Amino acid sequence: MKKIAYLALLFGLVTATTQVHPAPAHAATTVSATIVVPAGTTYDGKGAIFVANPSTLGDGSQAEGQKPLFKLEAGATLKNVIIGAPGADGVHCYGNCNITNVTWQDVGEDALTLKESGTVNITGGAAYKAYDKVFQINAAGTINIKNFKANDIGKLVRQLGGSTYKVVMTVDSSDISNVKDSILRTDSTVSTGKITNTRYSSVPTLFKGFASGKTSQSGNTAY
Ligand code: DGU
Ligand code: CA
Ligand code: CA
Repeated sequence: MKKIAYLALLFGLVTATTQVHPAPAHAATTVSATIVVPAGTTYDGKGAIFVANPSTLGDGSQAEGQKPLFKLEAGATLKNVIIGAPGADGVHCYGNCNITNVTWQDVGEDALTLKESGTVNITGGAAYKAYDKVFQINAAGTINIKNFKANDIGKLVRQLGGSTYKVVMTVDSSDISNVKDSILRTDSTVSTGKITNTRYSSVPTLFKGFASGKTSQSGNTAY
């Protein structure tokens, strides 16, 4: 192709591309009052970014007492949500909850808390930059984490310090890297931890605080 024709074509393509694909806005929705997801219902964020209003929910620091962006009542589902900074106290689950394709770009005080007994199913999604904990378990129950990615965190799951109830923790087919403390941590002698088919890098220990025989692992790869 002649140079002049080539340049004209290139210019045309660049111009067309610019016109056809304007820069996406990526505007975040500021949450000033906790969004309640009623029992048994689904909230689909459709990929939007949500950030906390620091003056009403919290600034995402390590200060306790911050409020969540989302409160899930029993049996609720949260999906296709990106939580940006500040992340305040993330998501609270009151009983069973399903968390599907939710990404925390910069975890606040923590990412999610189980507040009342139930099963938390985390499927897909990711969590980044958690100074301390990602998933905080403040009631007896189960947390199943699958196809999840976490990088630059303190702990992935922490059962409330000093609590003695039973928590079942599983991590499967995930990628966990740059961990300061451990992936799963408890102080309870009856809680269990299982990590399978997971890649991990720069993790001091997979499990911390579990009683003998309460942990299991298989199919994992250190990288
Ligand atoms: O040592 O401060 O459980 O964020 C105890 C911790 C604990 C908090 C709290 C929370 O009370 O991390 O849900
Ligand atoms: Ca905390
Ligand atoms: Ca918290």
